[in-house]
Amino acid sequence: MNTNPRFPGDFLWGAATSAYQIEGAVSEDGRGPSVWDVFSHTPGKVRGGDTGDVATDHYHRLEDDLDLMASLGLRGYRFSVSWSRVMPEGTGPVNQRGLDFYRRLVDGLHARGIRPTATLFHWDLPQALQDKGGWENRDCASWFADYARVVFDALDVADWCTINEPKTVVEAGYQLGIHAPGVTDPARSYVVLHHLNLAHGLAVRALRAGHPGRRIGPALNLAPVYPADDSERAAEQARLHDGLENRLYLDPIFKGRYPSDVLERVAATHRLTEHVLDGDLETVSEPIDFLGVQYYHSKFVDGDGNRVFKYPVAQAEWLEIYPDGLYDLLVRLSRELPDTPLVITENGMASPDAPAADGRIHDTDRIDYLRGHIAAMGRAMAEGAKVTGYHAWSLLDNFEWAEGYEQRFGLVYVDFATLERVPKDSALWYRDLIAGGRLP
Ligand code: GBH
Repeated sequence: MNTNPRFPGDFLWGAATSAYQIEGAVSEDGRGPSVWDVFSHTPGKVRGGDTGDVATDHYHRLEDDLDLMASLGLRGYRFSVSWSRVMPEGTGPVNQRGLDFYRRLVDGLHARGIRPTATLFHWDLPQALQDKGGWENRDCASWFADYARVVFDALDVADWCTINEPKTVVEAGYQLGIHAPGVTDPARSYVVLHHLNLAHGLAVRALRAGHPGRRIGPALNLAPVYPADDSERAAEQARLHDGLENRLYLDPIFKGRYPSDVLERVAATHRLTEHVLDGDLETVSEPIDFLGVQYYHSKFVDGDGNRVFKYPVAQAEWLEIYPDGLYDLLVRLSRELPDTPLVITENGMASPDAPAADGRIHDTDRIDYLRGHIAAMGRAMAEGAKVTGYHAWSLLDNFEWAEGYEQRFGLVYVDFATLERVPKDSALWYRDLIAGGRLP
């Protein structure tokens, strides 16, 4: 048996980023404020008082960053569009200078033979829309569709992701309050989920109507859930938590319904179904072209439903390293959704990287992480999982939301004092993987 098979020649090897995490230039060229500008400038919300005001300064270093991507041999690049750069008020007038930035980015990618994947929403909602209720307001779904049409028309991009990680908006944004808009009220969180799902479905329809031949899909962070022990209670908790982690987000899109066990469990506080109107679920389950899978970790739960850590964690304390989870997830998805191509839209880990005496960044832990997960993906593919691409999170060290700049997820090191970029050893390893088509 060949234990290190070659990946298909047309496999899309890429890296991912998001607008607020890398761009900076938050007041330039007519950009309006987003919920993350407000949140990061609220004392106590982000570690060390960090903000995305400068981030990696990607907005001003676009050409250099494009050259950097080319030097790593990337075949794909997944980025997100800042809604408030394109429509400063969220609705109404379009800001051409904001769109021009993304036009330059897309042109620069095409010129280098790098295939763009654009995400419409990676959490940076225009503050003007938050002032009108944000995702709790049902109208937000149609505002999003209007914005999506503008971006679809402006950018020469074949592959689109709708909403990045609805689960994170629900949990971190509206339950834990650790992300913008900082709400800690579960009763408001699943209304938000339904409106995000509606927005997703309306954007899919908008793309079909205006741009046949292009592809679109969701980007869901999924986490296999395993019982932590052999007890029946742990097995039961694992089933329920699979609902909360995975089925709650997959089922509306792929089956046109919210999972009944999860609805029952959360009914007392969340009243999700009150907000589901006639026809909504047809919109939400509009057929898509691929499923974007974001995998960082799995979860083991005990008989009380508590998370138990069985494997080492990365610098981010939630990131328990378990590559077999990715294998299990891909095998399961390809069995349950046999006609849906899978694209890994994010996978990666954080490390407290720093340059060594030789000036290089010897992030062997990240190489091990990537090797383990890419091998797991390869095993799933060998068993028939239809995976067409893999995007490492992230191209650059960046603004890691509530963690500020401390947790580094990049293949490329960023010195946040000078903004200089240095490819880490993992970046060079990834370059060799892409060039050779198999694990180095
Ligand atoms: C992804 O989120 C994001 O798409 C990306 O922007 C981010 O930089 C990257 O991963 C790395 O984090 O409530 O204890 O789980 C991954 C899912 C959800 C993980 C929020 C961190 C907060 C801590 N994230 N979670 S916890």
